[in-house]
Amino acid sequence: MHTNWLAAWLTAVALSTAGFLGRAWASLTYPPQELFGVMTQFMGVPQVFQLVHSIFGLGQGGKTFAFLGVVVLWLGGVTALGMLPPVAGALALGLGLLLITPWPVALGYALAFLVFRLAIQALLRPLRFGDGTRRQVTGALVGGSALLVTAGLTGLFRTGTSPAPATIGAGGELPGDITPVKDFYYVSKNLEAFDPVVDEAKWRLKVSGLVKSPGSFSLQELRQFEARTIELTLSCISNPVGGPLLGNALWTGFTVSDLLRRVGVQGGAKYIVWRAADGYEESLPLGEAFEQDVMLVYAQNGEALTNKHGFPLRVLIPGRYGMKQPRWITEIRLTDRDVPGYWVKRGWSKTAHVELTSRIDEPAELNPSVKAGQPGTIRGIAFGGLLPVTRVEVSLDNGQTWQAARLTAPRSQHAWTLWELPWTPAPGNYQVVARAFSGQQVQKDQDKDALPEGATGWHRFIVSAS
Ligand SMILES: Nc1nc2c(c(=O)[nH]1)N[C@H]1C(S)=C(S)[C@@H](COP(=O)(O)O)O[C@H]1N2
Ligand SMILES: [Mo]
Repeated sequence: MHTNWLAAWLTAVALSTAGFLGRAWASLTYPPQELFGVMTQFMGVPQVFQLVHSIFGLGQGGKTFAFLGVVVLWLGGVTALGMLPPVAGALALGLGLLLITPWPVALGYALAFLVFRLAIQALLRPLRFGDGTRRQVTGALVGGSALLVTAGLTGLFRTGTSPAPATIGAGGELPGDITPVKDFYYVSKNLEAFDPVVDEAKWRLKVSGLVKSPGSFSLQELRQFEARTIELTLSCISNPVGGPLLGNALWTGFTVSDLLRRVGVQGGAKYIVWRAADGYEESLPLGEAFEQDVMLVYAQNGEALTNKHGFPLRVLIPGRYGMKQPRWITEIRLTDRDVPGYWVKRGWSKTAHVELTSRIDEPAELNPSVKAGQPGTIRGIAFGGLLPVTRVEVSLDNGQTWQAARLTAPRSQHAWTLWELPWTPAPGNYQVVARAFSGQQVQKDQDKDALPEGATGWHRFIVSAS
């Protein structure tokens, strides 16, 4: 019985390790990663999304949850199957995997499971020492393999959960005009360790479907298109009002319309579909892809894109949340039928238009105390995607009275607006609120969750002056 348990656990470790190497070296489908995709499906369910984000925080936090789920389901599941007679266990594993992987993968894993299971059993059988020695050997095997798994997992875990992006609003640095790349927020459907790493020498952008001259372009060739640089604020749709998941950068590349004119659009083409190296897909009605400033970019703040932010090429669509804008793109396809995007399939907005929002950065929400009687400043950002921010108002009494903040020099059409208001507080507590305007339109004061259309509401918190 004891040996059975040990053999099952070692089989799970061996299978995971072999699978991981197969993924790294031969890009084979890795079931835990597929399981991860299934887990994130559930994140589209509002209750699950709320719960997970209240426990694990923003951005990659939800992925931590999915990741832990995978560890438990996969390692636990394979170990449990290892307790069955070997052939029954292999059969059950193969059938189970058919739910999440193509049949050759399921078959391969079932066979590998069987081989590992039998081999490990055979290897363990001669371990018939005295009880004491045996316990030591068992302990060493369990401990050693657990260590291996933990080391591998913490490696993924560490890189997979990036630190909170630049503790803006947490008493850290204030946002400036341009967010440095190292502070730019990061959100990915993948654990960071599973983000694609593209080899520029082999990479080409394939253009296919309903185009007159399908083909592919190297990065060098794409750089021949007229280069443009735009300043644009990117925000994640899961960012709550006042949250840190947005940044402002200078992006350099070329327009999608230049590329489409080069390849020629066939009659009947209605959608443009982008596909990325991590399997991420998104789409746009073709007409919208021709709009000004819909771009493919290869540089951020004047430097080649970092791997994290989409090297070698990413999509940029003004006025939309980040989920509409794939990184690491490898293929553009014109189609007559729409293909729902990765997060759209999981319950998020199809159009993902940015909501009008504003955030107070100073005083910081996490340290909301100021010196009474001293001249200070309340400042922050406002952003509305395609809606230009024309006015920002601040209230010190929970919205009863408002004062107009000063907008700093107007920035690019697609960039956030910085605002500030001088303030010399008398001692006391203040319910500070900010709201942005775009012409007649005012930021909604209705608290709406990020899922599915992006958060709305006013950023507010109590500041104490003493
Ligand atoms: N290929 C690919 N592109 C992607 C994603 C992804 O997981 N894979 N995530 C999207 C989401 S949800 C956001 S918010 C932005 C984040 O971009 P950033 O990490 O560079 O800020 O990338 C988008 N593009
Ligand atoms: Mo996002």
